[in-house]
Amino acid sequence: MSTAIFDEISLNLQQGRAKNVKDLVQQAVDTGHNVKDILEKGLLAGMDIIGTKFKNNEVYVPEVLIAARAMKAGTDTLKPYMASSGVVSAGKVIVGTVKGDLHDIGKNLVKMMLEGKGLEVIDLGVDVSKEKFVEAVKGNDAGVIACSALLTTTMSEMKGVVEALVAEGLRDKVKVMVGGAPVTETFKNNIGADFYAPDAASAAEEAVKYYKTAAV
Ligand code: B1M
Repeated sequence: MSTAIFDEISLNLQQGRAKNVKDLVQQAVDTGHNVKDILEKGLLAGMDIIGTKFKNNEVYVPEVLIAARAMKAGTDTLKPYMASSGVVSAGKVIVGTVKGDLHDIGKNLVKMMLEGKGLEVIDLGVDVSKEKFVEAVKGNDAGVIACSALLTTTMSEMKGVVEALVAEGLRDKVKVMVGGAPVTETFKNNIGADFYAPDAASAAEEAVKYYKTAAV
């Protein structure tokens, strides 16, 4: 069976051609290609390339957003076939922009990159209180919380999230990743978070790396 369709899916995804990706994914399913292969060799491969290019400043936010839209079209098409074919999520991540902060473009990129790596994302949106993060941890079996902050006045909310998890006895259950323009590795260490990522692609890589080691 020809595997050229995977390259076509990857290429169209990188070009942000959502309709083509949707049609190609359906065509691949209809011609008997393995669902896991369509996901990994087509969709995820394409998103991986975009992630790397974004990290290297070879493409910018608009390109990532349209590629992510194409990715979503592809995964939506594939979703009904996934459960029956045994494709499982690589892990679950809770994402949100912290309380008092309404900036969500970076957070949405993080979400897209995580999904692009095959992780399941629970998006709490913006202006998320520490209580909401804690509630989400209680209600889900997510192993990672990813907090975004764009304001120097809101980044301290991340410390509150870590403290709230400790107070609720949940700190061992979940890793906390922090990021956003004013956030640094030093800040991460100071507040007792687990991971810092300077950009969305690195955030997804950190989460994947964590889930890989946690599975060993
Ligand atoms: Co605002 N804003 N803004 N703003 N805004 C900034 C952040 C600011 C730097 C502008 C400036 O003054 N030069 C400044 C912050 C200053 C500071 O605190 N140091 C600022 C301010 C002051 C404000 C207001 C207070 C303005 C006012 O009302 N007086 C206000 C605050 C509102 C609030 O949140 N309560 C405000 C409002 C807004 C808008 C609503 C108008 C709009 C947001 C729209 C939206 O998000 N839907 C907005 C915007 C667009 C910006 C700028 C121009 C762009 C931010 C952005 O989306 N960048 C920004 C100036 C700038 O950055 N040039 C600015 C693109 C995005 C892809 O980058 O979010 O940094 P970023 O994400 C990056 C990384 O940081 C990282 O990955 C991404 C790249 O891959 N990342 C993570 C992000 N989250 C991560 C999480 C991770 C890992 C990586 O792991 C968990």
